[in-house]
Amino acid sequence: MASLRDTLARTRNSIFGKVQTLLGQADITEETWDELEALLLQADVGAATTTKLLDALKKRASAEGIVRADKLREALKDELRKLLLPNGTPPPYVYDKTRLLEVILVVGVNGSGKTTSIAKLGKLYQSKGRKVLLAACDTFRAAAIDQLQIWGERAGIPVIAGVPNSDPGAVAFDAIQSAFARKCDLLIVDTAGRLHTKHNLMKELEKVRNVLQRSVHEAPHHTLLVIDAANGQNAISQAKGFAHSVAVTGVILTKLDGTPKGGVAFAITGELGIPIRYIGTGEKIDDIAEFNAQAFVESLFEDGRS
Ligand SMILES: Nc1nc2c(ncn2[C@@H]2O[C@H](COP(=O)(O)OP(=O)(O)OP(=O)(O)O)[C@@H](O)[C@H]2O)c(=O)[nH]1
Ligand SMILES: [Mg+2]
Repeated sequence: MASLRDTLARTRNSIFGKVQTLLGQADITEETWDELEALLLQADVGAATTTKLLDALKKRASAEGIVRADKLREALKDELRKLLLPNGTPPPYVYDKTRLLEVILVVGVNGSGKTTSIAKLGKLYQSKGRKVLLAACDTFRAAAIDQLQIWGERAGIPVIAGVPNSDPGAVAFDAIQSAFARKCDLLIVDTAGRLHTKHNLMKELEKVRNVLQRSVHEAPHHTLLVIDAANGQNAISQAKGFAHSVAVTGVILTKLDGTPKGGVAFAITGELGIPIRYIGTGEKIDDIAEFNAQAFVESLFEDGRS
């Protein structure tokens, strides 16, 4: 698996490297603030979150008597880190062991990387000793079912699927019965990213969610929204739509390896208040990592070019 530093190379080299240079060995001037604002906007941090960050930094600069740009850089890193942890602490990755079956519902627009991320997550948890089952509830496209089955075969994880265009709720129901029968302790549910209309899509997702809710206590225990980092600011409006219909508990931010728009991570947590839980770092099955706010920020600012 690529290192976080390598994964974020494009984001770091395109813009955050300039932030690093801007906040170097000099005194802070009006221009420093203006340029910092421009760079954060270019980095896809988003207007609302950039304003929030600058306000916090200006307050800190006056309260703490910060006059040197390099001190401001440390304060910026600190504020960025805080922004990535909406509730002040990293979300727990340990699951409640008293639960017989934990259910993760995965949602997101088409092409964002849901199916790939599910295979990666399945493998990750399997390697941690969990007994995993995958459910192909994207019944809208035949290819989507095949795709999950192929990933499942490669990873040695069983996949429950229906015929194309069957009711995704029925597939979810079958998957739960099967998970209990096979004594699986983790079920990860794939869903469609596109239907005829957005309204239909949200209705279908709600249906799948209701089936899970009725069949397993407190399920789905996690609803992960997959966001393609390359979509930049567009991703935020998409995310708002999903967050409104299915209670999203975390984000999987994919394709960070191929984009300079990694700053969107700050917009996601800043505007939606939803924690990022995993990042996608490539196309292979091991290319996923648990999100670590501190390491993420450090990797954006590390010295040197790659
Ligand atoms: N470079 C890179 N590519 C990724 C990553 N995650 C997914 N992809 C690629 O993105 C493309 C779409 O991924 P899928 O998993 O099929 O996306 P999906 O959300 O299931 O798409 P639909 O089923 O059409 O809704 C594939 O070519 C993946 O290989 C990642 O983290 N990095
Ligand atoms: Mg898919």
